[in-house]
This record gives sequence, structure tokens and C-alpha cells, in this order.
Amino acid sequence: MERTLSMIKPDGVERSLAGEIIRRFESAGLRIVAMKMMRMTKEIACSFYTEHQGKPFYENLTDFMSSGPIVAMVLQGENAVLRNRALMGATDFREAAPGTIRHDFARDVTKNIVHGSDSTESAAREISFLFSELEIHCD
Ligand code: IDP
Ligand code: MG
Repeated sequence: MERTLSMIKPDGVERSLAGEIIRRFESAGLRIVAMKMMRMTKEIACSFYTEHQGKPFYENLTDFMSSGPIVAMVLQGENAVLRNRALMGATDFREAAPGTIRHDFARDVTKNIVHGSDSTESAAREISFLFSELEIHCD
């Protein structure tokens, strides 16, 4: 069964949107098989987002991601990567479809409430970056 990494970013936690976002995942049939609240250091955020190093938004993004606690989750289900991306909506909230998390809650391109892996390869890397096997509870 496919797995993907989801994070409720610091703005989502700060705005008390964790419950609403988790409800959307569960209602859509994605199973939560791992979950924890944690705060990334700047160094961890830089390493997590290493693919974006050198881009104009990299500094802002990694400052933001280390600015407060996040909720990290492993979601499991058929096509979990794509289904999570569909629930999230486009990176830029102005292009996100109505009913998606980013359309409904984000008002800033960087502070866009949620992260989701963009491929099964990224998912494998990101899940092992944040979780140990002992923290993942499969059926
Ligand atoms: P994704 O989160 O939808 O996969 P990515 O392109 O992987 O989008 O970018 C990672 C994160 O970097 C985005 O979620 C957003 O927080 C931030 N970001 C991406 N593009 C921009 C931009 O053009 N301006 C400001 N921030 C951006
Ligand atoms: Mg991405």
C-alpha cells in the first residue's frame, strides 16, 4: 500500500487547523499510520528542502518551517501521494481548486498550511527523514 509524508506547517498548527486537516485526510480514506508534533531546526528544514536550495524562496521557506511546531504524518492508501496532493491543492493558493486545503485556508504562497510528498520516491526519502520504522504502524 502506498505511503506519503504529510506535514501541517507552522501556520496550520498556529491557526488551529490541525483537526480540520486531519479530518479531511481521514474522510478521504487516507489512513494515518504515523503522527507526531515536532519543531524543525533551521538546519533540519534546510536539509529536508535541499532540492530547493538556491531558489529565491529557500531562505524564507526554511525560516518559516523552523519558526514553530509542525504535525508530521505518514498517510497510507491507494495512490496516497496523488490523493494527498489533490486534497492539498496547488502550491500557490490562488491557483488551488475550491474545496482544497490550500484554497480554503492559505493566503500566502510560502505559508501554505500543508506539505505533501510529490512522488513515491520523495515520499520514501521524506518518511525515513522524519520517522523511524518503529514509529510507523501498518495494518
Ligand atoms: P509543494 O509544497 O506544493 O510541493 P514546492 O514547489 O515543492 O511546492 O515548494 C515547496 C514550498 O516552498 C511550497 O509549499 C511553498 O511553501 C514554498 N514555495 C514554493 N514556490 C514558492 C514561490 O514561488 N514563492 C514563495 N514560496 C514558494
Ligand atoms: Mg514539493
